[in-house]
Amino acid sequence: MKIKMIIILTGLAFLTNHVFAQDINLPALKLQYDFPAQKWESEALPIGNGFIGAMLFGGVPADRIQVNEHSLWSGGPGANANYNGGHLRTAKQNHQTLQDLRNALQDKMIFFSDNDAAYVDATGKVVAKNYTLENEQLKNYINSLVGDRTNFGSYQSLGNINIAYTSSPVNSDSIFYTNYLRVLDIENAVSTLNYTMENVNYKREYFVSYPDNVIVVRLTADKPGKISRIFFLTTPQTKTNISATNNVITMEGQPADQRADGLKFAQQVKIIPSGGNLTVEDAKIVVENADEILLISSAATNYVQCIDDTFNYFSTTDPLTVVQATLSRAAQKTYEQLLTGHIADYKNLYNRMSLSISGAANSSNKTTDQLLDGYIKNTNTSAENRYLEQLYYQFGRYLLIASSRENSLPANLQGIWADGLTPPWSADYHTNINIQMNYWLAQQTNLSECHRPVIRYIKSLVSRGRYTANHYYSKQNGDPVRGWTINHENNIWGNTAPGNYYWGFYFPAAAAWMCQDIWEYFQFNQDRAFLEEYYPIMLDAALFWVDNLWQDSRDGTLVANPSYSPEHGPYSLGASSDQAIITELFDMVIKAYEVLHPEKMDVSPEIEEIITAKSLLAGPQIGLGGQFMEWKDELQMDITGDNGHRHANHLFWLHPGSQIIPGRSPQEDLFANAMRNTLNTRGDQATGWSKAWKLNFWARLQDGNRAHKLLEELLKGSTLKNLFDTHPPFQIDGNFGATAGMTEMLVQSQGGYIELFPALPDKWNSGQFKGIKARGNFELSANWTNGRFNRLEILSLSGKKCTLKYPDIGNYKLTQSGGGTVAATLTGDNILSFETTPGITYTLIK
Ligand code: FUC
Repeated sequence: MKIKMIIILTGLAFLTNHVFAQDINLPALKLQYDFPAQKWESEALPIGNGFIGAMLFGGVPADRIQVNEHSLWSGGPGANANYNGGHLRTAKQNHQTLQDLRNALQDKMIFFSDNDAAYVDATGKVVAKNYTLENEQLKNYINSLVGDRTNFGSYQSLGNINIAYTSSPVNSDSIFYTNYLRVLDIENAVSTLNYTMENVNYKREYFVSYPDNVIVVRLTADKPGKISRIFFLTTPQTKTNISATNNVITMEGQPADQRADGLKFAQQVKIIPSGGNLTVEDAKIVVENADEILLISSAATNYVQCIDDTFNYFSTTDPLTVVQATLSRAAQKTYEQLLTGHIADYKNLYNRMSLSISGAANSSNKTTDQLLDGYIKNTNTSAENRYLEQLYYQFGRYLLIASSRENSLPANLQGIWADGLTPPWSADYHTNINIQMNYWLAQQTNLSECHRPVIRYIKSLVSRGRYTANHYYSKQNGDPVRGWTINHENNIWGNTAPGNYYWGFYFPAAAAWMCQDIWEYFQFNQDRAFLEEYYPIMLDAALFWVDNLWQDSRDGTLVANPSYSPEHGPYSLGASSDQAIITELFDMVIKAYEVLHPEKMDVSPEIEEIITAKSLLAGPQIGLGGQFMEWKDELQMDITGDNGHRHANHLFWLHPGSQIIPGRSPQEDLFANAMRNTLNTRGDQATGWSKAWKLNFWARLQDGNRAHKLLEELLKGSTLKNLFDTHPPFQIDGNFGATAGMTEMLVQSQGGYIELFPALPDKWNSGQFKGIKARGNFELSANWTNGRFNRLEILSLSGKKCTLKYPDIGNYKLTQSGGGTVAATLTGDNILSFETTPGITYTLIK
């Protein structure tokens, strides 16, 4: 593109020395209900600090606080000392089967292109067939490559803190309290419960503090001596010991399958009344006639995340010792001190980013379930709908802060919340979309610290992942592969082997995909030391693929073999999803190498190999039917959309990958069009996470109204009363993916430049945001009216060159904080670039 002109502008200090967007005036964001929760999944409210999670029911005569500890898992080496991450058979046997399978698949593909290739008939109609179903021989090979799920284990509930009236207030059928209100204030991460009974106003406050690692509950009343309660623990765990002494209840135990030296857990609950009488009855604590009661609880296990090849997952420190120390430190603080510490910590993360859509308001103070109901039935005002969208947006950030903090395990399929001993899919780490989606929002919405747990988790998989690479995979000529990989379902015990069922067990592209978190972390933070530390992990994931790729004899391109389009199949060569993920990984590693070796002209031999392999990879294709192809050959079910199958992983090239960006080149525009066709045949109806992904796809396809429609679909059909996303069942990825997608509607930066408002829907005609992060380590704040921004501030945090894309951007005035001139280059009508200095805010004004 031709450089049209160079503009030099003088900074106007008075316009730029304040950050207007910090003054965003938001309606209070809270979830609220006028009834106590009955259902864990859809009505209870989540609080957490990454280590401890709790679901609050808010019952009046009997309250239940269901508690999770992030590392409470069954299975693993605690269940079987020889646990090896799910690997079966010898490497030699697996390699032989793999080669047989690969050759059989190559034959299948040759047969298909010779006999069944799609064509346009004389009437102009596309005639396409499907790959024939796997024959018995193929099936046998596939079934002989599965892994072992024995002792995979499951994330489990620790139990419940119960708070009950010492005697039933009145007979349970009559309404004995009024003014009931249960609130989750997501601006402070504090939940409250208020009700009135016999002319006394009662209040309970609940939060989980990250700095003190405790659950805190305070019970108060507006008249003295009115609180009489009994406190006790219950648990679905079967190997436990619960006791009470003085004012502390203690639970120690192990998941049922653990050996004595396996996983152990401990929890304590300390009851601190003001006034009244405290007595211990068995394992219960009874408080009578108190003015106020403070409850503090902490929990821990002896789990240690293993990030080397010792595969030692247990600390020698007794978890009860840890809990006792935590509790005695916290108990020295007053409630106010605990609360102040908690809120300061939470707000330090939460307040970095805000979004305000003009007119959003909950003017008639509807409860959250009423708002959701009104959204579904179309009886809300538009102000209420925008309020709910804004609440739902920030709820995603709230959930990430509550379930993923420095040194915690990453957010699992349900974040950190799980009831009972057998949550859906073990509440594990699925890697063919789910855990990745959990972290899409982390960097963009300015929660970088919350991203760290998944990065550390990736590191924890590498040692066993090397074993997996060696045990199950080989070069085309049968030689061993380098590097590491993982498969579809992962736990906290280094399960990296393939799964144990035919469809979808096989997903070695998972490690490559997870490496995207490393590269994204770097791109958003520009932290070179971080990249140096993690680069070898990315490099080794790439070398695995350099070695594991197969040359398709039909056209000489390099393909994944076997390749199974996630959960859709069938087994073939070079399904588009695999090719996209491998391409993205190679691209990331080459770019990372360039960052780390800016001075070198020659690249290392390994990078040379990656560059060569990348150039030979089978790439994206458009079918005769106009669709973006899911498989290497054009299949009939690709053209029809296959009844709207929920997985559209082949659009990875567009999102979360960065290989196809509309508006960047004519070829990419063609691909983008084909993707629109694909999404249209797939339709908008799907499971929760699938809608959230489609929201991101449409945002990247720069169709704001369609992206907004997917947001509506999510809220209308895939959101529970407590705003949890439902697959069904409850699965948190949809919450996280939705917040990410809404951010993508406002700002995108995956293409080497920052694209402003690429997918603004008509319903978000005006508004403001503060603190959205863009790659290159820029922090953006803006306000807009009638679909165009009036003012944009860009804080440069690393001094990188800033390139902005926006229609007619040359019509805006560019200034910088502290005054002085900004030398900027305008390319065409819509691309503006300028060098930046760290710490300086650059402002564009209409
Ligand atoms: C993926 C999805 C399923 C489900 C599971 C937990 O495998 O395909 O729909 O969400 O994860």
